[in-house]
Amino acid sequence: MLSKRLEEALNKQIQIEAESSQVYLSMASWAEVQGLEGVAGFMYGHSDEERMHMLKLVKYVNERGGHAKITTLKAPKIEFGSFQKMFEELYEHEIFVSKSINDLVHICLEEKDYATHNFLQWYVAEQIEEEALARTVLDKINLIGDDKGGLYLFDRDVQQITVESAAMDNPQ
Ligand code: OFO
Repeated sequence: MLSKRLEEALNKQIQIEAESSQVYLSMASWAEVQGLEGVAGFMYGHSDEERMHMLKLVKYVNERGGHAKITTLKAPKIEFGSFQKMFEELYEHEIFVSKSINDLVHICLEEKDYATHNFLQWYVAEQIEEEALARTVLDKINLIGDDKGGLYLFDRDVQQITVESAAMDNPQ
């Protein structure tokens, strides 16, 4: 059985994952409208992953005798200015998510809930990969800057940038 404090903290994380999914969906839509199909595909995929992160938490909370609450979400931005700015936001957002996962892990230890601590290790590992991926993409887009040809090639290749290739670019 989850403690009330941990149940609330997990519910907050459910909301964060759902909002992340919305943020990336909005980025996908903006990129699609700008004509960058590859970037849009990358962001649609990322949005789906965040929904999966959210669902995994929903199931866990309910399984442990809590109640996963589905709430209203903060509306994401709909314009992102430039691709560079958009990928900066993606990276910063992932750092924010990592911090909230770490806080959650800390609460598990304080509540002595080792089952939830164990469950959350999947998220801890996932965040290392997501940060590495976001950093790799941001580094590439920073190199390209405003170069249209570079952006065209980036758009063509971005979906091939996987968690595995990012890990090779950013050895720990
Ligand atoms: Fe990209 O963050 Fe979920 O966990």
